[in-house]
Amino acid sequence: MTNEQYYDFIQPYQNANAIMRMKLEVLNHNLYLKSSEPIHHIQERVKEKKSIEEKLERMNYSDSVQNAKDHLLDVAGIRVICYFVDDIHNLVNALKRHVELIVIREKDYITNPKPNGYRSFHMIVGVPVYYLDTMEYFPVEIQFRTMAMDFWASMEHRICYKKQPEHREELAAAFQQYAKVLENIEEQFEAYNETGRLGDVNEPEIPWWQMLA
Ligand code: 0O2
Repeated sequence: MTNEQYYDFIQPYQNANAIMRMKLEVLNHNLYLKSSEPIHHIQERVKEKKSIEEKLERMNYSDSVQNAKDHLLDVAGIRVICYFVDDIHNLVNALKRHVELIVIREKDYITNPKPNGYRSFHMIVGVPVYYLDTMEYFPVEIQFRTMAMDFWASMEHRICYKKQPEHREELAAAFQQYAKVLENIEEQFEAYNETGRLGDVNEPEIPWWQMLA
């Protein structure tokens, strides 16, 4: 794929991201009657040329534009960082009611976290992009996370994900534990949001200072 082909290829994915972002912003202002908004912030990106080429190679496809179009569903990506898990469910349900969107795939790593502790709700939606005489659906991968999930995933991505760090096993055990601690803190804030009181703070099984010793 030449640089020129790449820039032509990603254009409609950028458009799809912009359309999706706008829909999310509208929902953010209108989802609840009360003044609190469900979304803390939104990030978006299109996959870099090198990442597209590497992913196609891992899938045993040549790095043609056609293969990228046919086989990659995460060229356009949006990350939605919410305050509470309930906000994620409410936003997902609201998006499912958008008649012009097609839900292509869902992965609920909140109900079923990955063994390493990763939590997030992934959804791939087909977004219609209209041009002068044509309309075409382009996939956008939306990752919904709370702030706690995003903190964990960002650090894990930096330190462990697809990497071979030193002391891998200790790090993996520590990350599993951190995921539980963060989920626990998240539940405290959920309890406060619902009842005006913090819930019971559960002590983590292994204190973090012992894990680092
Ligand atoms: P990057 O570097 O973030 O772009 P597929 O997307 O279908 O090819 P898969 O594994 O079925 O692959 O998709 P899945 O499980 O929905 O995960 C897609 C993305 O979620 C990843 O993109 C990561 O961004 C994120 N993710 C999934 N698992 C983990 C994890 O264990 N830790 C962290 N930090 N992030 C995770 P990429 O393209 O793999 O990576």
